[in-house]
Amino acid sequence: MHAWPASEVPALPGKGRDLQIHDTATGGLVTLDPGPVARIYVCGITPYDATHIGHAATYNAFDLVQRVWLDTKRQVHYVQNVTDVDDPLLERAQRDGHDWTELAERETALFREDMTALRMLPPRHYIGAVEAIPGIVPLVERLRDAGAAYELDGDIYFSVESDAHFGQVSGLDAEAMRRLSAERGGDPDRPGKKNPLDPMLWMAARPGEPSWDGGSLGRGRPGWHIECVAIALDHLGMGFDVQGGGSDLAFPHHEMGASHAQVLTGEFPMAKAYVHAGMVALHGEKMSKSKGNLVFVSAVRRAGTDPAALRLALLAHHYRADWEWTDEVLAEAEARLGRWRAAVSRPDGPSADAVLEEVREALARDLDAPAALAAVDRWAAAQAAEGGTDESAPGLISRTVDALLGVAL
Ligand code: 5CA
Ligand code: ZN
Repeated sequence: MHAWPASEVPALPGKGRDLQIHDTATGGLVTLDPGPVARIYVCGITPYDATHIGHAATYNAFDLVQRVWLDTKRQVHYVQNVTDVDDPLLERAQRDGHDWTELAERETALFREDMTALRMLPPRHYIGAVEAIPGIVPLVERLRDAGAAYELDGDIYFSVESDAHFGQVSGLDAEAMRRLSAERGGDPDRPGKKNPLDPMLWMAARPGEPSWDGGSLGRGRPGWHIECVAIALDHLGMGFDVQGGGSDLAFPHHEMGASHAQVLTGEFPMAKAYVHAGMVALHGEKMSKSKGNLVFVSAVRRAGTDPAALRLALLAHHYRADWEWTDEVLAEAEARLGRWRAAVSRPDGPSADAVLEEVREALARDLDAPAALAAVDRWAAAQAAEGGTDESAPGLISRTVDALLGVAL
């Protein structure tokens, strides 16, 4: 699949700092040392509805990861998927009488537009589940042939007990795993499974549903976790730097994915850090397509909001926090954007060299975007109060905010 166009990232003087980031698996901060090419996999959307503020907040977090790495003069090898065939997509298409492929294409196109407007840097490889199927089938065959997967009425399940490291991503106990598995696409109550948590790798063709040739697996379609594993292993290999997504993906999705990959390769771990963004709520409940309590990025844009203000609204919250979307959040961001634009529109101002270092330092410390905004706020306040004589300052602030925060002033 094609991704979306990249906005230009202005060059900054000096060099950025190495990223320290919270890793769900160890429960603490890890300092990543990626080498010249940093590798990141971020789970993409299931395109049955438009991009909402919660999605945008999660992609904003990983866009910051990419920007911090680019500032250290590294290349970034960023891979993202599109879950363009899965139960919720098929159910929505069926409910609304749409063709499921058209629904997926339409919502993916809108996602690209939203990401472009928000200046999220695109992945290098943007891969749909459907196009990944030829690579998924041999992985499932290998797991089955190694005794790590088994058949149940034509469906193939992964045996979680085949991975000695199973449980190490989320660190949850069996009871919590079982509950989350039931909530998040698993089928712990299906009779005949070896372990209730075992996830499906390959679902045998169901009447009225799309299916593909699965070689020795028979016709069917892939399970959710193996989709991301196949794409990540194909484009990044094992031991990549960051596996990213919202906190609702830690279990089962990232736990199962890590286990699939670890059993397939015999290597551990799949990723050096499992990074999870907090959940954005609306009216006190997690924004979710299934609940329908959504604010769409495209609707906010259509209402005339500058995407830069929307981006500032996301940046005003630490990526690991759960937070609530309100009209005030957007109003505050619009006011901040106005103050910043006024401050950089003057021909000179207070020196900005320290601001660049403060922004770099804040982001390198577990992506502390609110602290980065505060550093720019202080400069804008000093500019408004007493101004300054440094003619390079307004330009340096604009470039800093653009390169490191993705905000065009
Ligand atoms: N296609 C799968 C991943 S392979 C999927 O989870 N798609 S999704 O469309 O449901 O979510 C896309 C991303 O947005 C995921 O990382 C998910 O964790 C994140 N996300 C979903 N809802 C919210 C929310 N309310 N707040 C923050 N992030 C969210
Ligand atoms: Zn995924």
